[in-house]
Amino acid sequence: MALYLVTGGAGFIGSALVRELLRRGEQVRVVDNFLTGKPENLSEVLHRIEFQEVDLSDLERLRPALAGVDYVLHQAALPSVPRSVTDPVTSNQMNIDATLNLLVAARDAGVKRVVYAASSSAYGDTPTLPKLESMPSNPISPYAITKLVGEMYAKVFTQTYGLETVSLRYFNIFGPRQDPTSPYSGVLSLFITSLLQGKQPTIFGDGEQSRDFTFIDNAVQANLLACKAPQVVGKVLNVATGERQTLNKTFATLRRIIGADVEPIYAAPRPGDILHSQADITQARQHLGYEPTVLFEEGLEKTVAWYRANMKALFDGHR
Ligand code: UD2
Repeated sequence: MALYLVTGGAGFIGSALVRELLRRGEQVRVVDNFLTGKPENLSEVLHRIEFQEVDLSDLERLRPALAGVDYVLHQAALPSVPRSVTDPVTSNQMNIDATLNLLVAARDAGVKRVVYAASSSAYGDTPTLPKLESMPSNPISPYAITKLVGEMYAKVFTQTYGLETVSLRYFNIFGPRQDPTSPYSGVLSLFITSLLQGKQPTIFGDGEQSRDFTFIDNAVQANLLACKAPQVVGKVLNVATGERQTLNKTFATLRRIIGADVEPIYAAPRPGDILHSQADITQARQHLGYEPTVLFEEGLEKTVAWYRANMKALFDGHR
């Protein structure tokens, strides 16, 4: 049994990792500052994990959380392109400064490996699809810069200090527990919960932009493989499905699944937004043995079912 530290373990992706690690009989420690994470995401499993409310900006308080840790799954971050456009300084602190502290603490504690949650936003708006890890990065938002710098720090810590790191470039992860209550929430959580409430969601731009929407189970699988795969140290790997969907088509699919008769409201495109995003997942297949198990439409169905069952709890106290 190994000890895993999940940073941001009260968040959408972090808490999914926690549940899967426990299912596999591993020991789990979580740090979270509850800035975007929610205690409810861990309430069922709180008695089976060690939890520390720590902000990664405080290196000295963070250090004890690394004691005895074998693997770190570093999910803590302030997501959202538009949030970073509004407040780049906070995104920089929560993503770059926090990642640097985490790497220093992991290095000093002698952890075996750090798996870093990187972002497809690093590719920017370059026209070539699908995106290969060997393509140049070209961030077009402060958020994208912060996530890319985290990757670069991870790689440098491997080269300079011998700390094993792997960066997983997530492509628009979605699924149960993604928080739909903020204007900065992921688009699918906003579309689904609006449709379930009979409200009109907003589409920024003409809706023909596309994303490689990736169901959460696939990201969980990639993280757990990345902890132990022998040939991935210092690498950056795409985690995605290898397909892409436009927002217009996605909206139509959701309307059908939910049975809602609602039209979207079209608004001006968002600054910092990428037009098209789709991954080549050959590297993850080869080096991790990764294979997406839940594809887009099945993922949407599972996600809709979860929001249907949890709408009341999610929106009590909001809106
Ligand atoms: C970026 C990254 C993603 C992850 C995420 C974290 C890319 C391609 N993806 O996601 O991997 O790191 O950041 O935040 O860079 N939209 C609407 N209506 C809404 C909300 C969003 O139309 O109410 C549009 C938005 O303009 C964009 C698309 O939906 O074109 C996806 O937006 P998002 O915020 O869910 O994710 P995105 O692509 O910025």
